[in-house]
Amino acid sequence: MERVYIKDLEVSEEEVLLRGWVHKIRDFGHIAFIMLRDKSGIIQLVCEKEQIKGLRLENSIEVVGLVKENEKASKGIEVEVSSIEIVGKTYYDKLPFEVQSYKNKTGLETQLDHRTISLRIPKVKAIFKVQNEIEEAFKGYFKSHDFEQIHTPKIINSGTEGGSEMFTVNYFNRRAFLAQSPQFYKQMMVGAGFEKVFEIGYAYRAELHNTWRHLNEYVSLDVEMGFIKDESDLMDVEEDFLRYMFEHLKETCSEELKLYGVEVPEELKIPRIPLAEAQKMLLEKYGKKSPVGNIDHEGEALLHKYIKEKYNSDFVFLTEYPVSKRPMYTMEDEKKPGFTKSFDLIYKGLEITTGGQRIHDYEMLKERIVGAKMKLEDFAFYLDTFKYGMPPHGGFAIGLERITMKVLELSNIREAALFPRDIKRLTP
Ligand code: AMO
Repeated sequence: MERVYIKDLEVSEEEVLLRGWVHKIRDFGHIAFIMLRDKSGIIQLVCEKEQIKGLRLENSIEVVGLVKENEKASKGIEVEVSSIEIVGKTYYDKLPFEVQSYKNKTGLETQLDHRTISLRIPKVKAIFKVQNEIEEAFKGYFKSHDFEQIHTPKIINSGTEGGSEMFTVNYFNRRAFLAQSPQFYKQMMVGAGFEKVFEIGYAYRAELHNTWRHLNEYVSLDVEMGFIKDESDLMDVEEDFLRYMFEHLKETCSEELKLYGVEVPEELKIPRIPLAEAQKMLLEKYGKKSPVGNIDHEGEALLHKYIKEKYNSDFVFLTEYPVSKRPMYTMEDEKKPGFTKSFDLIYKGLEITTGGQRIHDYEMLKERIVGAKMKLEDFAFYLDTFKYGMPPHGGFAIGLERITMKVLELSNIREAALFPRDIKRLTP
């Protein structure tokens, strides 16, 4: 007999074979109901007393039975069991926390300590369905717009984003680093003639922030494209992708979105505001001072409030960041010296993207590297590409866990990582 997934069950004269975990047991003495959970859903099993003998919550079982109609059961069907076999035993005194409840109140750290248990909670699992579909939309959108998927090295010899936030690796007795971003390599691939590329891969940040929005290992959705006019081309692409992504989520994740009580925007038109203008507004309207060349987290939250009221948008592009606040590869605006052709995208008060046009001229790039007090020889592999007709280009990156978190309005980024890595956590 071939195994059937719960989502595919239909009333039939023939018996079916189901596999899954014991989600709930309700024993009424003469009769018992079991909720069986598999990767696709949950179904009620109707059993006789002896059939549930020795059965415990979270045993994995194989069940044979008949699918019958029952108005009272969810989706109107249930399975009348003819046999149950335990295929995976349990060895616990007490489950670390309840898996059954949609309203699980267990603290996040405890859930993360027992991650393979918390992932069984349907509402927790739903986060990763949504995350999967965000990734699917990213792949689908960029592939259908002539971008090619690439995979670039994560063990590298030099930093890209500046700062000291790099993990060092002992690479056969040489010092190497874990990539903070595929930045150089995605640019090099534009130069290699691929023109338009995207990558889904891990990025590593050794930052000491143990906050609700930082991870030390996160998935970066990277895009880079050649022959652009300026950074507005990039914002157009990202905006169009987000429209596509929300459509895709509506089609594929309606139940999951409902579970979290969130709606995706019907229309998307993202305002673009120079950073200095946003800072001025924050000061005048809310008395909120911003650090030079940036907006802190409190400012981002206020900005969201303002943009929501004024434009009915959860998103805002901030543009015209000062040269001093951007990595050395960022293109300066020839019409506004001192400012770059770069942007951030803020979604519901959190930065989810940085992007911009890059320097594509070899001499100019060398000057910038030297100016940033970095060693030219460390970047020789990167600079080489720029000698052979590097076109004007640019790109952006979206943090996968951050966008997932904001779509579902989660309060901590760790909830959107299967096995998060932070300062304290290296297991599971
Ligand atoms: P940036 O450093 O701003 O830019 O990173 C891009 C996006 O990655 C996500 N992100 C993080 N998510 C979780 N934890 C972290 N510690 C973390 N750090 C970054 C955020 C952020 O907006 N090379 C450029 C991108 C480009 O210009 O193409 C870069 O990496 O969502």
